[in-house]
Amino acid sequence: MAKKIILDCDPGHDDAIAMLLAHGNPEIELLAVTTVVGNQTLEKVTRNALAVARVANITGVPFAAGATRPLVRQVEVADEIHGDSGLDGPVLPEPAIKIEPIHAIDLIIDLVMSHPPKTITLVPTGGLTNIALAVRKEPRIAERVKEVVLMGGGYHVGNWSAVAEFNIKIDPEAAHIVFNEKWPLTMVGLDLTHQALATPEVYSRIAAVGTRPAKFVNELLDFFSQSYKDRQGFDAPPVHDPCAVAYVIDPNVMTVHKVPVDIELTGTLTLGMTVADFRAAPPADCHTQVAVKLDHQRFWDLIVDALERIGEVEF
Ligand SMILES: [Ca+2]
Repeated sequence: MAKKIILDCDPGHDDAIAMLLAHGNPEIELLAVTTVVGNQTLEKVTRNALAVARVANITGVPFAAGATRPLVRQVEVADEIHGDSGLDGPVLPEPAIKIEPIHAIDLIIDLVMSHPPKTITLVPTGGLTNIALAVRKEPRIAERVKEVVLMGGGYHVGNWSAVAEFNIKIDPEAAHIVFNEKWPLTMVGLDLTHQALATPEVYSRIAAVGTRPAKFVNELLDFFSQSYKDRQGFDAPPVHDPCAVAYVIDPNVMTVHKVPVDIELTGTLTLGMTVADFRAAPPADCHTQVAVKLDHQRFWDLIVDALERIGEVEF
């Protein structure tokens, strides 16, 4: 039976690839795509999500827009990584679908409460504002979702500060809420996603698919690789967000380690750090785990397979 997910994202080059993976993989049933301020303004990332839906020919899936700003902090976008549009590089097609007239947090709540317990996985690949608001508005979703598998954080390195990752750093209060709910939570952080490098070999495999959606992915990677080379010194860009989707598809694509994780809210140098306590065996009620080691080959096999299944799309 397909695994039902809600993808809460801020496209975003790697969010776009996460959408394509979720749509193209037969193990996943994409129940909804919700958007949140992050890599760019809510307006821009929502427009990008709809454009990616056109690229992948995603129809019959509701898209809803969520939070326009973090819970406490001012909006902080990642234009130096994702450009002014949030998805610079390829020419974006005009969307063929419209946003639903419902707030993302209400769509998340409605879906989780109307499906059987423990059947929906939340996959946040942006700041955690929407998920935090949803669980505060309807606390029962905490025991009703199957699990939360998020891209964010890192237990030994940051990218938006020395120790904090962008998705957590832009809304640490929201992250604090989400990490402290008792749902099973898997943190697919930088420790893992910095292994998901789009190497020249990966680029060639995607090019060999030969379709417009595959070409679109490589145009995304062209821009993304330049950003990561210029800003963070990577030879090949880390493609973060689809790692979270890949874990839902096949937990064997990575190894994970059960460990308590909490969010730093008061540090002057460490705000938004995902603090993982490795000092002892995790307590019996530990509900968090962190991703450690990626099977690079298997991960990119999933991406290429999804593109092959999506096939040719005119846009
Ligand atoms: Ca993202």
